[in-house]
Amino acid sequence: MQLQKRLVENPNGLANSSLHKAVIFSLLLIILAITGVNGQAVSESIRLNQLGFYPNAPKIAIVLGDVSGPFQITSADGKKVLFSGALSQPRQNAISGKTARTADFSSFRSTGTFVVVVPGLGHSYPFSIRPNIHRNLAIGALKGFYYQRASIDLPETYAGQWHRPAGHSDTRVLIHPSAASATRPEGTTISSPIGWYDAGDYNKYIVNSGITMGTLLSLYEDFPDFCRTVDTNIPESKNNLPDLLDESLWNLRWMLTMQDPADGGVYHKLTNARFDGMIMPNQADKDRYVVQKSITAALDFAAVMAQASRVLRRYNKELPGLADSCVTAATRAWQWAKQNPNARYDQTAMNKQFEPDVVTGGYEDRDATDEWIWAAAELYLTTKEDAYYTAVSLFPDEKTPLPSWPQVRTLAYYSLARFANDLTPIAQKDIPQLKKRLIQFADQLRQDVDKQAYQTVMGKSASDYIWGSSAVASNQGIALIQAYRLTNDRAYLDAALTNLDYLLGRNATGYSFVTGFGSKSTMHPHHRPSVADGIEAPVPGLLSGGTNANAARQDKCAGYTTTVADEVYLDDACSYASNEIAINWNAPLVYLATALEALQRKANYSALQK
Ligand code: 9MR
Repeated sequence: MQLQKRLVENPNGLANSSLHKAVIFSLLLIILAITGVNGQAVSESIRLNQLGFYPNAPKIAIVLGDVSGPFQITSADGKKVLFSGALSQPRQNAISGKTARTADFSSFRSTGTFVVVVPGLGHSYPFSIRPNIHRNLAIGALKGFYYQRASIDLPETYAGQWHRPAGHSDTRVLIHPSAASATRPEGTTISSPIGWYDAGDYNKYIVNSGITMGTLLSLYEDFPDFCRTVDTNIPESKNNLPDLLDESLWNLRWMLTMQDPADGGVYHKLTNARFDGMIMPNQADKDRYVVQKSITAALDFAAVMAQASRVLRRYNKELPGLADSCVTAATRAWQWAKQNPNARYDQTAMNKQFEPDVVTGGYEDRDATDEWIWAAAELYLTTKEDAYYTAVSLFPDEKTPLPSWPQVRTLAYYSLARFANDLTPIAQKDIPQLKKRLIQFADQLRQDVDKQAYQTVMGKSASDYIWGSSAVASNQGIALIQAYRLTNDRAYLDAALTNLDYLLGRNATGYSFVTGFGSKSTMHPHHRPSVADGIEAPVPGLLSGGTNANAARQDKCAGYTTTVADEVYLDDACSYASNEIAINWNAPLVYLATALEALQRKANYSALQK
């Protein structure tokens, strides 16, 4: 019943024909699961991208354990052998010591649905080979943001079986004593509705909105034409804006309310004092607060508003005045930052001084050097005023850090590289160095991938397996795509693809970390609506934080079965350190899947066999 329900929903706005194909494909899966493929069972030892592959791109499965024989690609029912090949020599996984072999079937280019068979071992989950193989994922992951919307009903037409009433109107948000000012004394209220819930919790954090919005807006700036073709079936889908921008506006407009009109400062977050229980949004009734203004919130806000102004300028007819409001908000936040450079958010110190204690996500960051650089770059690009550019040192050290919520420097590099031909001389002179750094960074990422057990960029070092490691994989993918944009060298794109393969199942856990995508995907994310809605399937299109070497110590959830860094993952809602979802993880997934779809033709991935 549940399954039937799932099949008739159309939550991601898929075209009817692809929906029918998806239904037929799912039925096929059920039949296969019951009967097995030609007597063989699914083997968890065969790991691959559970969605599939572009016809003319690398295609790899990883086979674990002590097997040597040949492998085959067969029809989905296992009856027709269509390709056979030899497994590679064994490679030892440097993290776990386990043995892995590669089944490389890149030269098999037929379209259709298949399985990898390793005689004696079993067969893989079914996968497809076709152009646009990641299109539904790109759409679904963007749709994931719709499901995170605060303050609005999600009706069945758009949300399918995950429809729900509005929660958290946030029209009467208390000024926490840490945020009190002359014009907004403690205990008075402001209206700060809409926006996206941050993650599995229902709070709204400016810092994390920063990198999330920056990533989505950059996707639009990098691939505007393609983005205009993406339809996520949201209430705004029929208007003149691309759905990516409509969705982003939901959070942008919330962010604007987080700026104090009196001084331009930006509250660090809008939050409960304590996390809600595992309840639906409309059941939540705790007081909500805005807390103290912070330097990182102000600078991330400034960067986002400056970039949004640039992007929205061409939609001035549809959104009169918004581009102007955004750049004004950005400059005011920048001015505030200049006057308050030491306004670090320190939750422990805040709680010592003020009541009530606030114990929700901290997003604390001791070092705002990178936020200064990002804000300066975006303000410079939008206003063309050299003063922003010269206010910071673009290269404070030799590093090109992978973007993450506390480290946004490289977002500045991406934006400057994007507009390299449209800069004033002062910035122009840095472009060769900047491009060199981006390319060197990508070269480091793709170095020695062929020596890795899983043949992915992700996981070359055990230190990749942190809280939210799925975003490490996706952000590495973005860095590689940036290098592809600078060089047109397909090797960078192939490397980016290895990390999408990682996220969709070619990894040491065997899971696809995207809810609703893949035969064995995250089913029990730490996500309040998915836990509380009584629906078996989790809200779709959400990226689990994934493998986290320290998860057991961090969330103390019972049930972890391994301490091997690349395997520590628990598909259980109690595992907030390995199985939460978050907007700053979904955004780079949207970028990676969408960019690969946008580039597949140029990269010749979609070329069909003649
Ligand atoms: O993504 C954040 C991760 O880098 C931190 O290690 C972790 C602990 O501080 O917090 C993560 O962010 C969480 C936030 O604080 C609250 N909402 C859920 C976020 C994802 O787990």
